[in-house]
Formats: sequence, structure tokens, C-alpha cells
Amino acid sequence: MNPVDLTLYLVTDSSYHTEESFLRTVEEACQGGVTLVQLREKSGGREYLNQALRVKEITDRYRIPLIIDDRVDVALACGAAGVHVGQSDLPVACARRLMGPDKIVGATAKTVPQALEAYRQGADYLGVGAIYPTTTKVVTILTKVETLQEISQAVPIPLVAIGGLNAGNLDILKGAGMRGIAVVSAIMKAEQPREAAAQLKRLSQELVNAGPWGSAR
Ligand code: TZP
Ligand code: MG
Repeated sequence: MNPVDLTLYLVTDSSYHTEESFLRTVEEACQGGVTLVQLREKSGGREYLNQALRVKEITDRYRIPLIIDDRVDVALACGAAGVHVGQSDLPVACARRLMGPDKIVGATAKTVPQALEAYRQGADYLGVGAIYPTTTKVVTILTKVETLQEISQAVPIPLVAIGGLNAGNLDILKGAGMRGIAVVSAIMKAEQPREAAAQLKRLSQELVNAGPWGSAR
């Protein structure tokens, strides 16, 4: 299992940005303290790789691992730290085989059987949600907090919650055993991404510390 700091996971969406404001937002988020960045763009292979290389230049400067959504080939081609696969992407076992043992492989899981399968196939962490309805373009269903708890008890790998999360609605995750939060809009649409990231990180840290993984215990 590769160690990964999920405290504040930024998932990108460039759709409402110019390239310049997109890259600046990612950089400010890094300055604000995001612990992991996922490039999640729906462009074709060549354009996706070029975006990945530009984002990696930034994340490398801040020593923050970059994860590529969906595409193992793009992750390998740009030298990313890892890949994140959903239920309709390559199976985790394939992603693991292609990425090798030392890269991060994350997976989406919305149920206990999906979580167990991803864990057994070699996932390092799981993204679970959507916790709340989201305005980000994604095919997803809402995941109940009880399901988060069941998943966190079923697998030994860390979980990150995603979907509609912002600084004002994280309390629902108390006691759910999460190791962090993943956000798109709360940072990508923020007027001050650096400040937004810093605040979300503080709140996520409090949440994690209060749970079973916390250093406070
Ligand atoms: N998977 C489940 S919800 C979601 C993804 C990629 C999008 C979350 O975006 P936001 O803006 O943080 O609700
Ligand atoms: Mg995906």
C-alpha cells in the first residue's frame, strides 16, 4: 500500500477557466495547502497529456503528488504519481499491473462490494461519494453517510469523501472514518483559491484528527 496524504484532495475542472486562470487556480490551491491534486479533464489523449505536463510543472514545484483521472497511459506518459480509476475505467488490477507497485492507484467505490473488490485488486485509496448533490459534471449517485462508515470498516485502505463538499457542510462526515476530503468547485470556483484551500485543509484536518485515524487519539 503506497502512502498518500488525502487530507485535502483537489480534483480539477478547467471548464469554467481560461488556461491561464486554470493554472493559476491550481497553483494557488497548492500554496493554500492541498495535499494531492487530481487532473480530471475530459479532453482527448494529446490535449490531456499536454494539460497534465503543465499541471505537473506546478505540482512538482510544491512537491504535491499529481494523480491522473481515468487514463493510465496519460499518467505514465507524464510521469504522474498515480492514476484514479472509476467503475467504468480499466479495472484496478489492470491499472496496478500497468502502473507498477510503487505508483498510487486510487479507485471510486460507492458500495461495500465495490470497495472490497478495489482493495483486493490493489487500490491504495478509495474515493467515495457523492456525499451531496454536485454541480460538477459527473455521473454519480448519492452515497449515504452510513455507507461511508460501512466501507471504512470493511477495508483497511484510506477513504476520501467527495461530492458537494465545502467549508460549511463537512460536519456530516464526523465519525465516518474518512482520511480526507476531495473537492472540485469549493476550490476551482473560489474567488480566492489559496484562502479557500487553507480553510478547507484546517477543517479536514480537524475532521480526520477527531476520527479513528487522528493523531489526537
Ligand atoms: N465524483 C463524485 S462527485 C464528483 C466526482 C468527481 C464531483 C465533485 O465536485 P464538487 O464540485 O466538489 O461537488
Ligand atoms: Mg474518472
